[in-house]
Amino acid sequence: MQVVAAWPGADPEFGAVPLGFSGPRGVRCLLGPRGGKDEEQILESSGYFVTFEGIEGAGKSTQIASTRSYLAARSIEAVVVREPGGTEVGDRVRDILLSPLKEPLAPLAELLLFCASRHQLVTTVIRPALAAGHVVLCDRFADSSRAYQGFGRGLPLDVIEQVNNVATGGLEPDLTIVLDVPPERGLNRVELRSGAAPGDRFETEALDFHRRVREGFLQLAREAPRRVAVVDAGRPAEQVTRAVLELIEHGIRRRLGT
Ligand code: Z5A
Repeated sequence: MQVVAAWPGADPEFGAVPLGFSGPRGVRCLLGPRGGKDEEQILESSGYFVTFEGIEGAGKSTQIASTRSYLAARSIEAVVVREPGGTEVGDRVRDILLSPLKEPLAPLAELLLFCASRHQLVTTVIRPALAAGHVVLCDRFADSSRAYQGFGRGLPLDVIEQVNNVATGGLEPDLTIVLDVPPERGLNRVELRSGAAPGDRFETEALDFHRRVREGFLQLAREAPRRVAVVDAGRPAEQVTRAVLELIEHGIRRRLGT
């Protein structure tokens, strides 16, 4: 089966650049026509791994849902996961990490818990999905540990790098999209969504913490410009979606060298 999907760009509705995937093995992309020349290339058995990052309320879940629907409408079933969580073990670890605790959680213990959840997710879900050629959309990944435990909590970045590497076995996303909003705006969105419900362990952190985390994401993007793209997520959700879909298309093209 071959599916051709249109992406934002030139089509009156979305775009004239068709991008198609077919399974079951390998993300197969049919790209073209471009410059009058049709091109067909296959990403053999390596899938495509996209992570979404940003501060609380940046709109990650919203954009992942839109991306997933967009792909699904074109018969492309993306594998969608989130951190912490995404597995039975990870969901239990998530409870520990987000629920208010009577005793303070040491920053290194916090990092190790996030990485325990990450390792379980990478080995049981993400790597098998990529090996089967799927597109994987992941809500937070290793950059969240760099930004939150590094820039936010102050753990040394080289320690985070080592632990992250053990957890992921060196797996890096093909593309990381940082949805960027000022913390005041992100937290306000979360407040509007949750109403009077008490915030989790991160939501209740001081504004300054969230500012450091945001700066952390922006610095990571400056340090890895080929992998990490920053999108202004203060705009209406539909505009953000257009930018996100364009980045994914561009990322796949670059990977294919077209
Ligand atoms: N954490 C960590 O410290 N270290 C790590 O290694 C990892 C994570 C992996 C997980 O919390 C916490 O763990 C996280 C970092 C830490 N905490 N913080 N801060 P989580 O999974 O519960 O929360 P989250 O990841 O921050 O998700 P979130 O709060 O749901 O935010 P979001 O997914 O980015 O936003 P959203 O749900 O798509 O949107 C929030 C609201 O805004 C919602 O009502 C939307 O309808 C609305 N929205 C979305 N986009 C827009 C636009 N464009 N305009 C207006 N309104 C919008």
